[in-house]
Amino acid sequence: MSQRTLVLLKPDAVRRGLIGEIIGRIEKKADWRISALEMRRLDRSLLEQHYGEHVGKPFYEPLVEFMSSGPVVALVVEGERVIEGLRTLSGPTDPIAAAPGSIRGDFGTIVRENLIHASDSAESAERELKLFFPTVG
Ligand code: IDP
Ligand code: MG
Repeated sequence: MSQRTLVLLKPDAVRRGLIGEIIGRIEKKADWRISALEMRRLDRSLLEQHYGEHVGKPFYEPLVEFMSSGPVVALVVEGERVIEGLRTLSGPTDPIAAAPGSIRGDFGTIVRENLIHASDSAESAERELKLFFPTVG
């Protein structure tokens, strides 16, 4: 089942020089492909839409501060079961709980600065792709 998902390399990944490392892992998965890619800064209103489910939670404000603290790299990745696959490649939200071999498990220590976002379901992917890449398909 070919799918599309939204990936964000968060500001910590960009600051730490991990763009190539992380994109390399995505590219090496057989038959997945990157169909759009852009480096950009995210403003508060886009982040509020993107993280709508978290508005009002204690970690929301610091999350928005962090996500707008520097550029991110936004990608559309296409391929077989890519939504689930990118979540597996990323690892769980808490990098200390994430297994070595996953992006968060290999490079992260704190929950907020966990390097990567990947859409969590087909519904989220559709909504997030429209938000970040309104002109792509
Ligand atoms: P996800 O990115 O694994 O889907 P979500 O629960 O959707 O995780 O949370 C969105 C983002 O908010 C996380 O990736 C992380 O950066 C941040 N976050 C989530 N929970 C916490 C927390 O308890 N403390 C600090 N930051 C958090
Ligand atoms: Mg999420």
